Amino acid sequence: MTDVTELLSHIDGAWTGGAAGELIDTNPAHPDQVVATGALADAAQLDRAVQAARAAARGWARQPMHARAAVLTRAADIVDAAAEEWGAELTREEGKTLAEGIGEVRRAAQILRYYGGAADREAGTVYSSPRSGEQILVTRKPIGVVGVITPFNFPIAIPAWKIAPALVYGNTVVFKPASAVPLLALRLTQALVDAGLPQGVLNLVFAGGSVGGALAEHPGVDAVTFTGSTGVGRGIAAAAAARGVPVQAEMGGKNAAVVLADADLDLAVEQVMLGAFRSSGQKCTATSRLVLDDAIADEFLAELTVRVKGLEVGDPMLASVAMGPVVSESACKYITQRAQDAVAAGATVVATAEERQSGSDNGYFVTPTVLQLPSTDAELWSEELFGPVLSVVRAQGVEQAFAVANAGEYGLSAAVFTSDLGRALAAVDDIDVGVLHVNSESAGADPHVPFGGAKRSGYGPKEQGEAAREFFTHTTTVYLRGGRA
Ligand code: UN1
Repeated sequence: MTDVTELLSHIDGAWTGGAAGELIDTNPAHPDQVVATGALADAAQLDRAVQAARAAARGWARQPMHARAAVLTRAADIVDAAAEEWGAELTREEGKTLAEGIGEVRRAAQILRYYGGAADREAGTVYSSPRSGEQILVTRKPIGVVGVITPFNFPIAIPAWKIAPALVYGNTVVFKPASAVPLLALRLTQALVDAGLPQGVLNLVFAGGSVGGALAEHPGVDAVTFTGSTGVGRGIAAAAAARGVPVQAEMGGKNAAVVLADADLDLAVEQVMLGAFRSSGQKCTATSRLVLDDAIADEFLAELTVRVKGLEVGDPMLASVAMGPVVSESACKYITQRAQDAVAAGATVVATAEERQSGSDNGYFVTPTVLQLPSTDAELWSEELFGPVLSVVRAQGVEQAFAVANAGEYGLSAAVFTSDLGRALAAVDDIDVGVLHVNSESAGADPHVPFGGAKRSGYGPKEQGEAAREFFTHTTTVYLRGGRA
């Protein structure tokens, strides 16, 4: 039997019980199993968290960047040391496989360590002046209090990749995680607090949707960073813009894998399987569209069908299981229903996994499914389901394949499979995405390079790497002279 951990918010340096309704964290593979319990914070507690972050802002910003970075590096060590234990907790509350859960915790440590090195990198720029005796410096300063709103699908990595740069560049934080995954949010906060963050610098608030929305509207919040659904993201972006504060919103994706006629098909099948079904397809970078050159489509689908049929679905704690549940009952019903609607509207079922639910019979399991659509006009070609459903459209030749991949309003990531360098370079020019993988799956993001979407997938500056600094700082242009004529 799993220990039940109490879910406490962290407000102004104190672990604090919530004053609103109950918060029950359950296991999507075994919905009757409780992973942790606690209570949601109310609006007054959110307000206290924002006030605490405001009060801590100046002191934190004035610490040398090396001191702030050192806290992140210590937190990285704490997270790494707990990777196996917290990875298992992640799997129990979110539902991705244990290997992915442990991998994600290690990834959070890697992100903390990357930003822990930020103080050793360049801190601004110097320009020549057209006037003698003068230099022009561009320095970076924190924005102030940052509201961090994170989704369920990466319960520790996405919070780390927002909170680590926010902190190292000198901001203070109010962090509202998705209610489905409070435990890993608590673990990250615990690591940072134990690593020595001063009181009020990071405030964790477990809150329902409405209190979370209030964070974006709160007059004490100077910037908002969000990852999640397109609908919620646009609302948050609008609320932040209405107050004139910067906002960064990472939203939907409908990411294509494009397999050209000259591709290594074994490699492409293997990578498409990973992109479409790891994390049960619940990544904004997951492969949910497959564009096949007609010349290889039959061969590719025959091999893909074999692999999909053999995919073991079940309790993600079991080593043999390749895919766990989706996050909730409503997600499970919605994804299944929309796949059925697509079939009713003319899609054909290419492949499904055999009905196996190893180790659990009542989890929120969605059968991995590959559907061939009549054309890019089918609703499913453009609708993000956030589940293990892969839609296929065939194309004649490279140009049409790229056009089919580009259809629609999203442009987060894509994968192109080809062994022809000229075609790979054409994909770089012609596929309209923020992240392009050539001969690897559409998901995956390193901490030191920019991450984010083109078109309607993202709003505001990119995340990660040097790009994160754009969002988490503002610049002061300093015209610097010596003071003597
Ligand atoms: C990845 O592809 O490994 O919410 C990261 C998401 C993205 C992160 C994807 N913001 O799925």
